[in-house]
Amino acid sequence: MKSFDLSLYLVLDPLLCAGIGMVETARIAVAGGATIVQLRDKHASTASMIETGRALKRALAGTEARLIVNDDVEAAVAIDADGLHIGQDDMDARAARHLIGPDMILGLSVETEALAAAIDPSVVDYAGIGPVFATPTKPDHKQPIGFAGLARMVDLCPVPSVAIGGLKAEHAAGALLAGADGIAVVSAICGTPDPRAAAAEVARAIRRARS
Ligand code: TZP
Ligand code: MG
Repeated sequence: MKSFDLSLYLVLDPLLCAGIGMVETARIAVAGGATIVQLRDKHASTASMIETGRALKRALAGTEARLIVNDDVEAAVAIDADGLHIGQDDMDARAARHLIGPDMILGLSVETEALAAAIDPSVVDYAGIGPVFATPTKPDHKQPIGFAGLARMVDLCPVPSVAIGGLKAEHAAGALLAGADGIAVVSAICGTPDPRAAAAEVARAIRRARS
């Protein structure tokens, strides 16, 4: 059985993390409570993704956190990451599954109810649902769905899900109430003055929402 905890899913951004870097951001965010780290760098070469991914893997060794690679199947396999995350503009999920094998975690972004309902749980392990709110972090994002849209999509989605898009600690309760298993954040952690404290604040809000 694949085990992973979607509670606090950190998506790295190379520009926002420029001050201390993605690896250090990930290390201290995990110390603060992040359960998953996604390496996302839309402009990096595969060689550079592999280099950063290997450094991330070393930094997260000995923690419970899982390392997921965005988009780049070749890098995910070379790094021996815990998982791969793809979007609707990337490779088809079935083709990705074929390349990564049965054991690697596969995540898929979905932006509509039809896409959420169409997920094949024998192929995809979790869904990223959003954007919940508009966010400058991803300027080309699709139409925001709000908590009501999130709830409808979670209902239709046959796999665990993580909500994304404009989410801060104060939104954890709303996202979990809508049925998401966790929240994915970029700017709530990356580039903040104290990423460990920022992660701890979101983790606390998640625990509070569950209690
Ligand atoms: N996918 C949908 S919204 C988004 C991604 C990668 C960016 C979320 O960034 P932030 O800073 O948490 O709003
Ligand atoms: Mg993608």
